[in-house]
Amino acid sequence: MRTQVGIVGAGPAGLLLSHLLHLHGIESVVLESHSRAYVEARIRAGVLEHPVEKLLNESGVGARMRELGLPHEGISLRTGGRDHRIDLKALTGQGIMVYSQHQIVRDLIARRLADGGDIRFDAAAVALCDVATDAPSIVYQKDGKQHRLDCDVIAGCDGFHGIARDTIPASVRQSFDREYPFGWLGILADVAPSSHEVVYASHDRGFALLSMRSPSVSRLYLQCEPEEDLAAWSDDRIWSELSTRLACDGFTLRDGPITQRGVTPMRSFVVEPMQYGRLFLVGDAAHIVPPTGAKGLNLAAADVAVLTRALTAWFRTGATEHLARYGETCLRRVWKAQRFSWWMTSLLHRFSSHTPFERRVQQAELDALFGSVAASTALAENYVGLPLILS
Ligand code: RFL
Ligand code: PHB
Repeated sequence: MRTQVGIVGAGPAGLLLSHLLHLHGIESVVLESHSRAYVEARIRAGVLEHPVEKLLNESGVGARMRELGLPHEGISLRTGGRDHRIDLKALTGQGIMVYSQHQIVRDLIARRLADGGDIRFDAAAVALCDVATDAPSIVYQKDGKQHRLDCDVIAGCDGFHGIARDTIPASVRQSFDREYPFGWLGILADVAPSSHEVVYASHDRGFALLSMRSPSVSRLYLQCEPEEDLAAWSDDRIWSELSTRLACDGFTLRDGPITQRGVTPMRSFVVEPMQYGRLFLVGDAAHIVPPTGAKGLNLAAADVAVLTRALTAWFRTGATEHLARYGETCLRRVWKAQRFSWWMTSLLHRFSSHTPFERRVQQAELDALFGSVAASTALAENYVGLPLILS
């Protein structure tokens, strides 16, 4: 079996890449180790930057997002029982879209299949071969048998735990890593969101976040230990802790049945280079951000935009200029998003290592942000999203 682009992973990165390539007349095959039902139910990100929302709309997969998504013009930063609203729209002219990642995955799968696309579920790539030559291939396991997919290029869209990154020889690969001394306990609950915009709360007991998935479903997070034992968290304890950390004049937290819960460790990670021979890393396979800035999915979409432009030029005319600079182009945006995510994380979380002096400086930084249009604008510009391709 042969195709132009072999894509490992049917997360948002792999699916969006396959869709955009198809619009440019380029064939691909997507290999996904999990089932369709599994990837369509995986609850993760929820905030889409303006340029990503635009990309989904312009590429013809935005219909359900326009119907079900929640457009927001601002976010709130809450501390000391008071809200400070960052008016994204007034500061940047743009807003964000709250729309669940698993809905995007559903939309993209439906569209690829309707367009005759080839997505192989329950097909795990086990080796990426000859990536330094012009005839790479992917060996994968499906239905208990081994298969080979020959391709012109391979896109490693297989997430943080995939195999693509390690295919780049250790001698040329460099990673940059930071683990944070905390995690997020996240819940999904059948209750109308208690705020119509996303609220980031910095509290002495730790960070909390109020977000939403629909007018009747809330998504909330609590800062916790990186290896927090979920069994120690009854529903009552979760709601009571959320309500303490999110407390604010005139605000009441609505509670309801918790339908999903999980703990996410927090880390920042980047691998360089993002390409090696005919292998291109895309999305979480190449970089991870702590979720505080809501950047992970958005960065994956930006990588896809850069790779689509490069592959389109290369397949059409043989031009290698964009392809040769794929990683370099992505990494400029990746590092800006890393900086922003690290800054938001450092600003809003409680660090047990902080001295009283450092805690006061952290509080003063929030106060400085609230008092400055310039600082609030810088936050807003990063939050609504930098251009997908930075020139
Ligand atoms: P994914 O989504 O991990 O998809 C990778 C896919 O590859 C498959 N795979 C393989 N397939 C075949 N063969 C193999 N050998 C394979 N190995 C792996 C996997 O099964 C999977 O289907 O990576 P991708 O596509 O790069 O997408 C990245 C995003 O999923 C991620 O960045 C975001 O979810 C991060 N994130 C957020 N991002 C945002 O932009 N906004 C947010 O609000 C936001 N909130 C979040 C988040 C991530 C979270 N968690 C759980 C990590 C909130 C949370 C709690
Ligand atoms: C979410 O809705 O899941 C969400 C919102 C904002 C973040 C991270 C996650 O910063």
